[in-house]
Amino acid sequence: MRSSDRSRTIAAAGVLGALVHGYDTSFTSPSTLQAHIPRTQAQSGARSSGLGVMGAGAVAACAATAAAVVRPGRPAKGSPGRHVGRTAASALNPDNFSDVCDQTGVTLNRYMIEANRQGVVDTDILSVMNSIREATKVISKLVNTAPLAQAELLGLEGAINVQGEDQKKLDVITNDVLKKALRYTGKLGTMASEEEDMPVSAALSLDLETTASGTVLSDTGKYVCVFDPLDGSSNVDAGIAVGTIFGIFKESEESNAVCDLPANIKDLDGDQVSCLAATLQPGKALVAAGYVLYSCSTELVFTLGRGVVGFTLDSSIGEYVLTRPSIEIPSRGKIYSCNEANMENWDEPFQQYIKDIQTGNCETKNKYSLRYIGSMVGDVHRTLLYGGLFAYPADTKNKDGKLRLLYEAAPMSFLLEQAGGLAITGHSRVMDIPPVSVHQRVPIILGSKDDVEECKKYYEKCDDPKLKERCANRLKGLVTA
Ligand code: FDP
Repeated sequence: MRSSDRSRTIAAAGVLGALVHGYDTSFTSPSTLQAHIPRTQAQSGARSSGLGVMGAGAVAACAATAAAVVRPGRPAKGSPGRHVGRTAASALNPDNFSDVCDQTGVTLNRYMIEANRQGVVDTDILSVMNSIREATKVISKLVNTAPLAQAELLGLEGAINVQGEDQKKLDVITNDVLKKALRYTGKLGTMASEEEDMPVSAALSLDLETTASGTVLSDTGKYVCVFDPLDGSSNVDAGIAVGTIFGIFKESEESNAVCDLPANIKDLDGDQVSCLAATLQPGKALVAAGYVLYSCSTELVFTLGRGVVGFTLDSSIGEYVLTRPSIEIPSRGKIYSCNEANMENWDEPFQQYIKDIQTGNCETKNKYSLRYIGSMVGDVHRTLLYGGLFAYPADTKNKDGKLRLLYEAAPMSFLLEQAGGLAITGHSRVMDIPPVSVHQRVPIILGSKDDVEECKKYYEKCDDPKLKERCANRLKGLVTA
């Protein structure tokens, strides 16, 4: 674990992963893109200690709601997101859970306890997921009731966030809700959020060292949580779908590694350097990732590195209930999703690809339809369930696209790969990119495997050396964004 006097410096970004985390930062050929399956405790044969067959919370939840609801059914055959026969690293099979409450079905709490029993996650991840569960229930309520709340809640707070964007009150509030919930786990070493300029130690803040009840927060966290508390927030005033995105990394055990500190962060103190080093990990180091979509219903979709599962918030009992036991993205879709207003500025291969799927001059000969909410979580959720492609590519103005690598692109890429899809920047796999800064942007094209592979062929055919160089440099961590 970190300590404030630990003298750790950070490598020039390209070798940061190798030095601090021991990753292979070499270029991954687009033709060898594969779903990344991180090494979980299950895979290493380890098993965490702890909880009984059915946690007290799950029993209590069942008893408390015995008269309440119908047990949610499974998705029908052929319905969107239906599991279609994953074998390796698939999600837990709820049919094997004993004593599932007929009234509630499998709650998130129950699911995580089973994941812990089966050695898929340790009790620390369990605590972190509990916090995400509780915080996102609150955020769901805040988003849903925002129009009813005080008028000023909807307006601009007046502050500008670290991205230079107007920061809305809901951004601030939801960031606070998530941050506090995560801090109180005592299981996190570091957190990084879209709304904070630097990652923070989960136990650093003085006012949080001691809780109201006098419990001192543990500083033994071994995980790092990155999150965007309210993605798509420019939509929120219009009542359009928004979401929370999160990713969980494990702090490296070799975190005492000494690296070179880039000039622009020389002023950081020891803790800030430690937090930064712990946070700047490529997507392939994620151990869990997911999102919550606040829309007609509140949907929590996540991966623990073993397939993708979906839960729906049942507000009548205040619980997330398993509704999609195993989500696999269709290998082809008929929908593309991107901000077409930027078309004339896009990289040439992406422009050509979109023109071809618009006109049916593509492998399937289908004319694809455009759907774009402009809210990443909503657009990715639809893409995951119906197939097709979501993209925020590079353009002449934004050479690295718009979306953030650490807390938008990497978690979504992990999720998509775990669902059988792919996520690329053009030439390379998003998950392979070593971040050089917390708020680094990256172009992203994600979705159905066959669609993304078809799009990638346009990049492979294109011999624009500058475009190739940009992709290769990102993999080497030579980006300054
Ligand atoms: P927002 O600015 O509203 O927070 O993360 C940024 C994001 O939303 C994504 O959710 C969304 O996909 C994208 O920006 C939309 O950008 P454009 O308005 O440029 O299409």
